[in-house]
Amino acid sequence: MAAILERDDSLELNQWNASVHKGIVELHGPMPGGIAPQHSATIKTFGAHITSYICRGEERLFMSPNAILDGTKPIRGGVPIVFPQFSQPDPKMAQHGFARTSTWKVIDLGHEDDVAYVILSLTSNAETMAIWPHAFQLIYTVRLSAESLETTLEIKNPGDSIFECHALLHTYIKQDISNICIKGFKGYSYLDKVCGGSLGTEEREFVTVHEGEVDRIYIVNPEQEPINALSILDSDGAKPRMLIKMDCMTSDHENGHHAVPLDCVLWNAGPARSAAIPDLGEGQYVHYVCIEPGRVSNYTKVEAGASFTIYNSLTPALPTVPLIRQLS
Ligand code: TA6
Repeated sequence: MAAILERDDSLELNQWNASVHKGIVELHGPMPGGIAPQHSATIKTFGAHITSYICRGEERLFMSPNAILDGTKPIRGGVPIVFPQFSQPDPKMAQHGFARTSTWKVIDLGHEDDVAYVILSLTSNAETMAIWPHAFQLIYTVRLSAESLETTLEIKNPGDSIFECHALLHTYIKQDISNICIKGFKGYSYLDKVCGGSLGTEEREFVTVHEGEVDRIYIVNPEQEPINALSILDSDGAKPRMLIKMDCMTSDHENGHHAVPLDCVLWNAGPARSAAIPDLGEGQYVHYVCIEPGRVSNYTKVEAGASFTIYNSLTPALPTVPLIRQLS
């Protein structure tokens, strides 16, 4: 395992790089002459929480201006990791579990040609055992390139008995929700948490989230293709803003590796709930949509020695060049 270095002032400014200092991992692209990088990501070891993703100089993740960043509460915005429970089926455990409020270890970081990466890990310990009595290891890899931010969360069972869990990447994407729609949910069933968990089927090709609170778990029926790609588009459905890819693999001794479908949660607090969530705040709902791939509609059973892996990537669309500039 690579030794983890504190910030190194001799870093090559012309290459991709990764560093960690006082619990904050910085991934970034080249900074010729020391200028701010065009591409960067910031990950806190508290929660292995991605708090910023900048692509071509623009922030792509929403962070609440009221987010609490002192480690006393989950961070509102960025990419919280939900594990081992989604919502609060076990009322004795915190909503969305403890991964987002645990301090993770950086086990590797570095760069390849055009990528900066970090790998963090959270392993069961006396504190987690007191809340959830299972041996587990989570391995979270974050890879930044000029095109995208890729995340992979592996949930491993190193113990000698089965456990069952939820896991999800609760991604807050920065967008003006009055101007966007999401393509890729049509035909899938969903559990509507706003309507008491009722079951519906998405009829819309272009799903909007600006009409009020939206809190749905889209689920894949056995005869359907998994949800592997969604796009955020301008509200007329013409211009792409971001491509989101996702998939899930399980791995065990008996069956080897095989793909399993992910659920995808779509959440926007809407005006009333936004105002009622103190670390979000009145009016903040207009600045984000949460698109959250995970395994949450049912528990995933993980046998001793087995694992499953959730992959997610965010690829902001290239800006369309105005015609006048193309011609000049
Ligand atoms: O993922 C959607 C959701 O479960 C919503 O129901 C909403 O409560 C949101 O997550 C935020 O949860 P949090 O515990 O971070 O306040």
